[in-house]
Amino acid sequence: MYEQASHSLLNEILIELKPDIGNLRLRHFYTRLGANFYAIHSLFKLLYGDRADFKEQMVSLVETLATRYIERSPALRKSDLAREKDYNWFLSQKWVGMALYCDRFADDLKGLRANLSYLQELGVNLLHVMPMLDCPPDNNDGGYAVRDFFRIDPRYGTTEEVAELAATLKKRDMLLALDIVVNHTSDEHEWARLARQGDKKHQDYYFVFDDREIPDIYEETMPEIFPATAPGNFTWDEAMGKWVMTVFNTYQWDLNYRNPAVLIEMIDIILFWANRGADILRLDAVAFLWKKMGSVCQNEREAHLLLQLMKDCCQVTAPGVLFIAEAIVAPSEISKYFGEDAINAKECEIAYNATLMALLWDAVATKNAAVLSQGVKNLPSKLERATWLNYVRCHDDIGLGFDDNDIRLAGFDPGQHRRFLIDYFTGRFSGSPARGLPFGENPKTGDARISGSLASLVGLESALDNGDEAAIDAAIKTIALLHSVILAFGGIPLLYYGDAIGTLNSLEYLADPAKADDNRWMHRSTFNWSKARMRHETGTVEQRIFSALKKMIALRKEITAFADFDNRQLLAVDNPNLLVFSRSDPQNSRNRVLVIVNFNDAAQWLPVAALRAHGYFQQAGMKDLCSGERLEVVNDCVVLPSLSCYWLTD
Ligand code: OTU
Repeated sequence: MYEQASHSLLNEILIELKPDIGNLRLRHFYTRLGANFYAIHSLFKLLYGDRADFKEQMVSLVETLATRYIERSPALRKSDLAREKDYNWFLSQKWVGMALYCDRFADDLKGLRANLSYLQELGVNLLHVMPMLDCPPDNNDGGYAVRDFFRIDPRYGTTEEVAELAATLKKRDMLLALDIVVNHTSDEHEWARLARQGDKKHQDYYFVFDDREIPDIYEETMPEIFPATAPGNFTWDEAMGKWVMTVFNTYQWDLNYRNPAVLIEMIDIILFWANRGADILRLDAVAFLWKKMGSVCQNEREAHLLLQLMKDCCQVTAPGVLFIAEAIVAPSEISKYFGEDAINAKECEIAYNATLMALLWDAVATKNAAVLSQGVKNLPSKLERATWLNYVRCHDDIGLGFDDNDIRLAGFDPGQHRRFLIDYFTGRFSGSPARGLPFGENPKTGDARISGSLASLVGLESALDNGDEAAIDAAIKTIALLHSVILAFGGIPLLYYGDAIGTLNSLEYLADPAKADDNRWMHRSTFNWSKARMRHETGTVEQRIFSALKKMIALRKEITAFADFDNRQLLAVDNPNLLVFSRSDPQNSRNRVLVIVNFNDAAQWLPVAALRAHGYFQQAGMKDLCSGERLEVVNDCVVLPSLSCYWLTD
């Protein structure tokens, strides 16, 4: 938008730019800056308008954008232009992701490059490498306590090797997603070090206080994120002689975005990694970006303004790069991280669908889809040009973050139901085959989340221990059906690295004192390559899981109705054990797929009358794309075997 006040400011800024920037001909940069400047200026003014150095800070921001644009390679600039043209590229069904730890999967970046064929064999073409930046050896929260944002941990390799990885992936038509830990730094970061030495400028990068007065006010309304291991939200720093805000672990210092210098530094970091070839950046813990006394300090309006600014700035310098919002918050809040606009994502193009993930686990424990269907029905709609990241398992704990009201509507008491789910997955519920552990148990609130690998949570570990073939079969089927939902749902499916070979819980972390009190490490084990090789031996657990997922992934890529264009319809059926939804190709509505998933361990009858009303089962049966077999109608019903999933076409 053209608006005179911001435009004349832009003209002034352009004159003030360092001569080596001002003299360059940066056609695409200037057209994009012109297009976004009104928004950037308005947002920056809303956040920092009352500061005396406002204009200076604006100049510094534009300089950062220009400097990183000048640095951006011709190949990446070309890819930006191509993506501008093909702007819906990421909504295609052809993308299938996997998240993995570089070191745990393949030792280092060289190893990772050498093992890309494993991902390709499975059909994965989007690689999310968990954080690899320089961190302290012990207090690092699995890479989420960054000491130097511009340096790869030497154990993994070098920054150049990341760029090489990106280039290799590009040749294979694969995407690279990297983490940017925007909310906090390690207490060993240079900024924290300077703050400790008494440097006021850098103390202002964080929230530091001389006494408990302000921290106590904050504490009245701030929940605890790691209540068991890092209670409270402030830590006393002996060297500095001050309290510092640490929402996560005591060694993770929260950044103070009330200071524009912090935002500009972070935008510079974002663009640095965009320039190393990342296609997608996962912005960690975005819900926490803005702290305000008297609030829960999550999902604040200013956190959204900051994300809009980050997006607007990234669009000027590296418009082909997408953001993933990692906001594990209430269903109604998550979709706001797309940005509240009519069509385009104003903040992040992609958001973790934590609601669907948690609902899927509800269906596993209850063996029915009542809460799941209710939750899916009430899933807030997303923008046209934005998409979900659908996942079953990730490196974190599972929080049961769906809506109490959906639990009620499904006929359960929310408190009791959540208690049941925690008991079920931690094996306290008698008869449960799950082998999880409670994470972040909070005796004050009774809350807990769940740790454990996918395979162990669905009962594969206990089934193998008991040599119970039927239970092994049920666990494998459960793994397949959970993936069938994330592959068919609409959005980008993100697998977790050990899941395709049925990786069980690992207790190796207990031997490491730096990890022992954080049981999320039980599902972050070293990838077992000899176990992985079993995927080629017919009849093994690994082969049964791997081949089922591989087949569904290959199919997904061919099914145009699985692209994400708001083309999913949840269908009400007369059997609460089943999740039923349809997907249709917006280009050709006759091209559609009916997805039916039976979460129960007994076969289920589904009367087809309701589905006929939607045009399905007009003939005798429908064809299952996964097995190639027909699902026949008998007495106006179809029978779905226990724990089965179907992708049906006419
Ligand atoms: C994220 O997690 C990371 O995924 C975790 O591995 C880190 O420990 C954490 O940030 C700190 O960097 O902030 O918005 O339920 O879901 O900690 C959500 C706990 C986060 C996680 C939460 C999450």
